[in-house]
Amino acid sequence: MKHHEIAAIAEQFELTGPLTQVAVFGNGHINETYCVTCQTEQGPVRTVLQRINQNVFKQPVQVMENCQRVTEHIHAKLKAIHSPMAARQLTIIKTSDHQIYHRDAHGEIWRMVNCIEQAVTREIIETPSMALEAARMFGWFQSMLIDLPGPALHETIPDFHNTPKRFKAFQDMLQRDPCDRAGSSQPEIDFVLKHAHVCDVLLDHVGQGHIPVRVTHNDTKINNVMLDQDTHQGVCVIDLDTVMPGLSLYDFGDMVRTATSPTEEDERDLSKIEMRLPLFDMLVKGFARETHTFLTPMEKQHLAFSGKLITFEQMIRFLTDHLAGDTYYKIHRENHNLDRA
Ligand code: GN1
Ligand code: MG
Repeated sequence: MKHHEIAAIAEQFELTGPLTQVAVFGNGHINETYCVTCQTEQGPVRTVLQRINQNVFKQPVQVMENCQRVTEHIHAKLKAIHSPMAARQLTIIKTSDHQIYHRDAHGEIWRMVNCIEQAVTREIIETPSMALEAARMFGWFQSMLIDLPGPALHETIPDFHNTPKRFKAFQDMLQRDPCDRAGSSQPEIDFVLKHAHVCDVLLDHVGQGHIPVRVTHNDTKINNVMLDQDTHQGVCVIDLDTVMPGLSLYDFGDMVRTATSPTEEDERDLSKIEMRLPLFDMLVKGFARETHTFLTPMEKQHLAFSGKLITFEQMIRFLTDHLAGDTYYKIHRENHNLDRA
């Protein structure tokens, strides 16, 4: 989109001063994200403007309703205990007519949040202490939402981490092979077929009542936690689009996927990819620090397994999208989803 068009959208929101700049921001695979800068008497203030991808989120208003409930709940709890963390949490910036989103003339849904300053995200975790803090923050996030009042959150993407259904979708896509890509993806396809037996493990435990459904983040890619730029202490958790009923283990598992490898998820040189066990230890330690009081023995027993499962599930998702012709994740090069898989 052109700059003046984005600026016009940004101006629908309660800005703190005249808009001076808009720029593309972040590296998510789904939504379109911009950084909007406004001039104020205290200097420039940045906010984050996003267009919700409605191909992925079919009910964007429900996404925003969840975001509002979750952010307000966390704020209220932090304020009640006078926590300094309250000042650096995500807050929805409303439109001039007090709505939590703006619907443009094309039916696109836009939302704005504050930009958390002096904080950083990492694509790759460099040190054990960063792993500990990141995991502690995702554990903290679950603990903050354990007493979320009211009805269950909307399921913004139904069956998001239902691994058996992800596998079924993969099988269907493989059968159709609409872009004739199966032939050139054979090693990856064989891998999925060979390991399919792990898909049911967690949901079987849920079915038997051994693992509870909680409010979870569901997208705990390590770049979705912000650490203070100087102290590397945890500041906040971001990207709340998939906060909904889920398993604690989904959140732990995606941290394992994204924090234990010394490479980004689309690294092509597989010799560079490894499981850094000391970092895994730190993930357990950090996560346990915030969740040990409520995790059940069955959840604790499956922490390591969840890393394997969610990594496998993500592989299935990337491979399915590669076979589909890249209709879900943004790609930046040919075979990008295959590389990610
Ligand atoms: C997507 O948009 P982003 O990068 O935060 C995806 C996650 C995947 C991740 C893989 C709604 O997250 O589930 O784990 O890509 N989000 C959605 O990098 O599908
Ligand atoms: Mg996301």
